[in-house]
Amino acid sequence: MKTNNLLIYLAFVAFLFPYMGFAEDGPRVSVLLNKGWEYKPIRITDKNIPYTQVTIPHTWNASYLKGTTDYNRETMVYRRDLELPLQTAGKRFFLYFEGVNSVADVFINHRTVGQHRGGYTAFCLEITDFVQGGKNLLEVWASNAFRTDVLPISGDFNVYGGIHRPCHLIVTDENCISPLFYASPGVLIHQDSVTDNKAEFTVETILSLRKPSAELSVKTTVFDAKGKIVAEKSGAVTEEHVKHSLQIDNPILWNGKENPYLYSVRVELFEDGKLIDCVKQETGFRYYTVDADKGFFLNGKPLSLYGFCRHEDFAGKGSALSDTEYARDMELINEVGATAMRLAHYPHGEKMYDLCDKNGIILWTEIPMCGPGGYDYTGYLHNQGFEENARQVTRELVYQKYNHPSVCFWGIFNELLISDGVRFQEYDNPVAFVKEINALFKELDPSRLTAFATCVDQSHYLGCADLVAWNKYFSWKDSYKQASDFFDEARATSKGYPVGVSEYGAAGSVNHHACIIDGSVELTSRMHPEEYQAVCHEGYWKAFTERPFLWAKLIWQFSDMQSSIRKEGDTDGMNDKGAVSYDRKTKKDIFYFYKANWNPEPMLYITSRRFTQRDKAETWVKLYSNLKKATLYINGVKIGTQVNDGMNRMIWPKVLLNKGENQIRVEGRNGKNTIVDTCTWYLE
Ligand code: ADA
Repeated sequence: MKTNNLLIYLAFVAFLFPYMGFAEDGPRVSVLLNKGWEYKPIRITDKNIPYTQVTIPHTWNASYLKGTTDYNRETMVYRRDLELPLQTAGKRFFLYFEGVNSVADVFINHRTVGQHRGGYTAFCLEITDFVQGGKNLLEVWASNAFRTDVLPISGDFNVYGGIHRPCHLIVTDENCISPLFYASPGVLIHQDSVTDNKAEFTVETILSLRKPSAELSVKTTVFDAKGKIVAEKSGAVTEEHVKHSLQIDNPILWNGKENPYLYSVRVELFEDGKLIDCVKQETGFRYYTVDADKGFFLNGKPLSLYGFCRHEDFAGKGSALSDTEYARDMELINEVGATAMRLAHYPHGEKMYDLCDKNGIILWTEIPMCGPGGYDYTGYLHNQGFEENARQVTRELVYQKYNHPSVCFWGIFNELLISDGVRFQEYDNPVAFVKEINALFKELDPSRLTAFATCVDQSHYLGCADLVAWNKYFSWKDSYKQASDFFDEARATSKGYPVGVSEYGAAGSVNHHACIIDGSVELTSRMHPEEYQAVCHEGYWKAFTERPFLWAKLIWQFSDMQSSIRKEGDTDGMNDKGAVSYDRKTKKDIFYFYKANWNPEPMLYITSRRFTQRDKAETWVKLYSNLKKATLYINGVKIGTQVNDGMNRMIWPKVLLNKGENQIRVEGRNGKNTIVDTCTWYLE
């Protein structure tokens, strides 16, 4: 950079500095616009009513009135000042929104810049021709009102309204790596062929040229995790899509949790030899297959895929999550030892994909085409707006998440019901459209597999995706037998398509308890004992471990979450099938059941620990533990020793509690170390 250019550039960066959340090295400036926003409902026309100040990510629905089914689905005006340098000539300005739920209309200085439909994918708008040097007014009208041309049009979760993900101002030169191509990074890394010996890939860079006459060249450099250059290529620009074919011999593969190894790819754009733009992406090279008899294989080796379906929902925050909440979820996912996750029922925030790349979690990620409902009343076929929106979010999802090695499965739909001529009419039959969406996924990304999650007869959907998966809920009393029979039958009738489990689980309240042995508590929609949830999961898990053909086993769900349509368990408006509570502070018994089975770290945990007030002396004591055996003491008196039953449980089936306080203590040994857990129960 010449000295005076450098000075102008530094002055420009310094001017923007007060706003800056981050700036990449290189000439592109990216400014996080999280502060200085205010909002109010558009229906308030009185100018004297002030706006409320907010920091984004933000939703106005985070704590709606529990137990209601009419949470706000309306339009809010968000606005803030956008200060730019006085001299803007020669620069381009873009607004990059990671997610505005559900429809965003963007204005600069009261002029319409554009609209985006769909709250769970990013979008980018160029504002160069709308801004002036100095102060500008940025306004976003965000609406989460129901409409049939914006996905999702159905679903068991709340559609939180707002600028619920971060927003950035990107400043580039007149020629740049495009932030506009479906709001992707503008750099797509195609894994053409990956083996243990060689990774062959093409780095496609999409340019946006306002001065196409310039002498342009692109340089692609690939670094290993230590920063050593392992591949590079450069060449003159002859078209807006620049493709560089590269290879790495003996690559270190991205190998799930065992070794989530990442390379980084840097693309630089030069004009007359001067660096004018730069984008960096991380990626990992891997290959994988699914076998109808043996399940999932990563880099040629079998890998059992198990974990949770996760929604973006956190107590007090709704879907407007900060890095802290993402990090907390990943900590819990690592603690339990999951290998996979399904991001339900829409694309999640970018942070989650980054964390999964770094932690080696295999992802299923999907578009928000979900039932139940079969689109009755709203119509399905011939709804061009709906179909166009589905195609658009498919493109956005694929291009935005393309470089993440954790993403292995594109989910094409969740629980679309099928016309039966009675409840659902012929116009609700989604099969033809689902096939179209699958073909679109395959066209955009032939390297990955597609899957669907059905709750109705799979035969309708065979051939609609590479993989079949079932959302299946069985009774706690008999989940082992029911799951065994059901999935054997599903496999026998799947015509060779691999079958997996996209959802299974049971309700479980940490405030509801029942002693399983006496069976005296009736399970009702309002009574969800934590113990029943646990027994239900144990049955499922036993059935699944005996069926290695299941290509995925995904629990519904990671945490409790809001769903305004529910009135059940101990809280209205809540789906309590989570393994952890809505605020992530309580890990339910099932969390420890899976931890004992998935995480080899020695552990021991007394279940029913929250069942503190007892009215019957006879009870069972059940541990989840991956130790060989453990000894139980009550009020210091040794009761006996039990051995691991093969499912990482130890059960004392008939134990008598004392009147008053009972100190429950269990001890197990791991080599020289003693592991202890305690809790206290009271008998009336
Ligand atoms: C369905 C659905 C989920 C959730 C779940 C449940 O399978 O896909 O979104 O509603 O059931 O909790 O019952």
